Amino acid sequence: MKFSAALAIGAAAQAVNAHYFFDTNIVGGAVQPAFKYVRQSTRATKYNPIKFSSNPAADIRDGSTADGPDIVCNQGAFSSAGKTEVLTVNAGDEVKLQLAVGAKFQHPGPGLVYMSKAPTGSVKAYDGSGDWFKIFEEGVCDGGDFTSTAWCDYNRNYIAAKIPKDTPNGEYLLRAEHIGVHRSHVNQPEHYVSCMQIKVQGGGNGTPGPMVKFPGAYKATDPYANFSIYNGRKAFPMPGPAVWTGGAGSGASAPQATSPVEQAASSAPAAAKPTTMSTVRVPAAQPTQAAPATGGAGCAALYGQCGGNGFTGAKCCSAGSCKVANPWYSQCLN
Ligand SMILES: [Cu+2]
Repeated sequence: MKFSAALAIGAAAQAVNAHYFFDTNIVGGAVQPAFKYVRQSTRATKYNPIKFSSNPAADIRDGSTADGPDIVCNQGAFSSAGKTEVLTVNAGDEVKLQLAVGAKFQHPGPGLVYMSKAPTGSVKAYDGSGDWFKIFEEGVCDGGDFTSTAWCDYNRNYIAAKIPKDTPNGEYLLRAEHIGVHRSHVNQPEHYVSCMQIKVQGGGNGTPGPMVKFPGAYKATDPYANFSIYNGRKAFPMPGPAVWTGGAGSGASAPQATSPVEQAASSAPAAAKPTTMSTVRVPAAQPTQAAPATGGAGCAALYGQCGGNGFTGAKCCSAGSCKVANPWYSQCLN
């Protein structure tokens, strides 16, 4: 019986309260029935994370690996595609996924949302093996504890993302993910993934990108999978591709910043408070900016731009050092 099963999961989740899974979404403030629009996984323990196959065998849960097919929408989730409904969403609107059984994100780490268009037109028939683009990411938001509360979604129970206005109409898988990075320093990030089935209407003619595949978008050798939250704050290298916000794709169409402050405000995700805009977020496309070089000839002058998505100039400073203001703008500052 469904209800008692949910209670059993709830009791177990309290015992392991740092682990979680998405089971529902919120429409106009109303929490939807569990697994109405979110595909249910078949894994033995619903809240278990997905780890790289290179982890110690004892670390792998339910046989799921981040370099295997379960990283798409979680283990066996395609088998529930037929009974999962398709939510109609207007382009420009926000989609909000919520964790099951009262859990909250209690691992430090980023929140990410991706989309992939159903090639045949029907998302119920789509296994997610096609092309994916990222529409949202959030990492570090404020000066709190870098091992916990500094992360934007820490202690929250949802992840929300706006469907870009330019998204072409059609049926899509929308993939929400939280990655616990508390053990990335020993190459053991924990991925928590679920997919929703949506139909975008009122969209545009944008060309989403850059495109990635799951598995494939993440590798055990990626900087995020080897990042340490311990021994001080540092810029976090976002997993996966740059965020697509509309237009021609690859983030190249993002407006050029006139001032980092202005740009930070205009590029802040709708769900985030402007004051929480991180100063240590690293553009996904240029993780090397985390440790920018200070150089001489050919490098940007003091207050000049030295990085950001779509920026093709020199990524070094002849004076000062390169500081990330937001994903689209880094500036040489003293
Ligand atoms: Cu964990």
